[in-house]
Amino acid sequence: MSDKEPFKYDDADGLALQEAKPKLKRPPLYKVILLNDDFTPMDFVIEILMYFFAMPQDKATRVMLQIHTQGVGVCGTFSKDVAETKVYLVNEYSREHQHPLLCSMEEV
Ligand code: TYC
Repeated sequence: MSDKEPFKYDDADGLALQEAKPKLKRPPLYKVILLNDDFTPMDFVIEILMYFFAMPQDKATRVMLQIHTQGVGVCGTFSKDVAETKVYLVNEYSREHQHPLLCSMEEV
């Protein structure tokens, strides 16, 4: 029997025992995205990208303009828990400031 063979025979009763195969998968990652709209001020979106996603101002400006012209843009990639928290906090912050900005997430 080779080392890779998944079955071993138990000497005592001849039963075939299957070894547990370790199933280790990396946890999935999620993209946090912002959607364009016609009403949220550009400066507010830049502020969000700097404050919640730690982007320097020049990068935040580029990402905001990309969302503005293409409809959607990625703010970052995170574990599920972190992505969910960021989506919640950004949407709360936007509502508090009466802006319709929408933040969402999707599996990478
Ligand atoms: N389109 C908005 C405007 O012209 C700006 C904007 C950019 C809004 C990105 C949302 O995710 C967004 N004021």
